[in-house]
Amino acid sequence: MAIDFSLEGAKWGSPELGTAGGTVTWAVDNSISQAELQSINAAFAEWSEVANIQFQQVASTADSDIDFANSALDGAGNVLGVTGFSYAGGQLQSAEIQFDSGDNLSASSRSTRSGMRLDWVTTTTTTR
Ligand SMILES: [Ca+2]
Ligand SMILES: [Ca+2]
Repeated sequence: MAIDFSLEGAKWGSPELGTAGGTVTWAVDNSISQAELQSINAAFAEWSEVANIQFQQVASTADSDIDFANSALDGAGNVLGVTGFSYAGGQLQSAEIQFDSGDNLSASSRSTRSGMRLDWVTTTTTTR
């Protein structure tokens, strides 16, 4: 599956390429399930393994750099999620990721869904 994305100039931490991303906080709202939380955790762990950046979960999206939620987007199929971000001076300030709550897949395909989400989260957050 091809995922369209574009590279932006901004990054976490210092805006200079090749420098540490620092500690980035994230939080989920109450629409995120435990299974989804595990996928998000796994994605951040994988990202930290290969990049000089740390992620810390915090209790509230009011205090987080990256926010996750499930939202009604376009129903089953097509759009799986959307993301937005803000930055200033080449430094990312915040990001939000919304998964489409209309994409309810069967339990047998849950691992595929999680894998897809993992890739999607990694891709979108890495490229922002
Ligand atoms: Ca936030
Ligand atoms: Ca959808």
